Amino acid sequence: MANNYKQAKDTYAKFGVDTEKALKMLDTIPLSMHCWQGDDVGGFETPDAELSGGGIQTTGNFPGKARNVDELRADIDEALKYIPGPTRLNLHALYGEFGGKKVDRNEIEFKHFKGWVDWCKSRKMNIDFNPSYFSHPLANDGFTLSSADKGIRQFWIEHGIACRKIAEKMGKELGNTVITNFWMPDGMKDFPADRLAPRERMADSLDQIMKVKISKKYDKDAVECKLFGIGSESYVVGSHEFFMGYAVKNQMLLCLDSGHFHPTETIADKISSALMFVPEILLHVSRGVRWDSDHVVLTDDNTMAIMQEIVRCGATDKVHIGMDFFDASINRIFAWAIGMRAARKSLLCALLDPIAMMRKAENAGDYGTRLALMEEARSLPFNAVWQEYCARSGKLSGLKMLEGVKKYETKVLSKR
Ligand code: RNT
Ligand code: ZN
Repeated sequence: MANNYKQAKDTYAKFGVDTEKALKMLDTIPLSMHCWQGDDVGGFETPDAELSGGGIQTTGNFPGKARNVDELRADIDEALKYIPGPTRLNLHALYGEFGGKKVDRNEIEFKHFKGWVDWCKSRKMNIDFNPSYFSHPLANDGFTLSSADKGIRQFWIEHGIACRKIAEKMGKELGNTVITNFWMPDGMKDFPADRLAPRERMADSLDQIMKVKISKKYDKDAVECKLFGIGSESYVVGSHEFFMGYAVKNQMLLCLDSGHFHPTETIADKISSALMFVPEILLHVSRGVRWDSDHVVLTDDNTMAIMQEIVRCGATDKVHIGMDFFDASINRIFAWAIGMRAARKSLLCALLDPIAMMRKAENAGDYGTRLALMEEARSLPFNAVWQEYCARSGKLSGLKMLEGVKKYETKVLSKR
């Protein structure tokens, strides 16, 4: 046990915080690592697949993005060296192994993901899943499940059902519950004359997807809302009110993405409210910067506030934490490692907060003491506890990460 950890432990004890308890707790909370940071949301449907449409975009052209499943897995393995704590892998339907054949989205099956399941099993990782409602000719006009064209709607309904079935089988294979997240980019660039009809169609399509019986033991479904996207500035069918309503009505998971709201709006405050009316929540932790929703996560006020809310609501078992960012302008291993470490660091910080003392002050109406404690908490010797956590988990420190990722860049990424 490092000396500075011992000192930190004593300091935290004075604030009524047991660092050992916090470290133990931290190890029970998984973070879901999104596979799509590794190849700029391209996927493996064709050898040169690229993200298109969907109101999202990767910017940057840093060399060495993963071009196939082997490269993506090698990159994930490299990133995992620096990511302590239990980690799940979050896959998009685009990332199936299709063996060079054209398999359309409504035809995908478990067999296309068996390789991933085996790979994850050997790493003791669980999986989360996402149908992919973008980068496809039938999504080109900006509408999928809410399309006015019945044939297009049907195609995407079949995709949703196929994904739920795949997720259920993955869950069975892993003995775990896969969270399947539905995000549809459907929307309009300019003012719609009819905001209602697409929403009615979206709800109806989702009803058809969700009525297929799938064991909740192995798959739970989430719906993700968004305020606007690129090219859907005026109207997104799956708005917050839409999906909050849909999730409450159907008692399913609500997915809150931290980059999907107005820039001054944080999702932290939504957690306690949503949890009163939906059984569980999925988070897409991201960092919104002006109009972009997908910058690499940092240990900033926003991420901290999100983690604090999860902890303060006592909801670490009801809030599933996933990452959702994609930066193509920097080494992608760095992106993953920085973002995932920042999320876990923020979570640890939240677990180390002197909450009992803050609440005591609050209950006594002593808001001065409460504010003082919040400010003190920011400069408690948190880093010593984080270093201890990394060391115990056998993962490399930040300094080693700086060195290791650069080495990987020279040896592997720059040669692609
Ligand atoms: C897009 C959504 C969505 C995607 C991924 C690829 O704005 O956040 O979650 O980022 O599914
Ligand atoms: Zn998201």
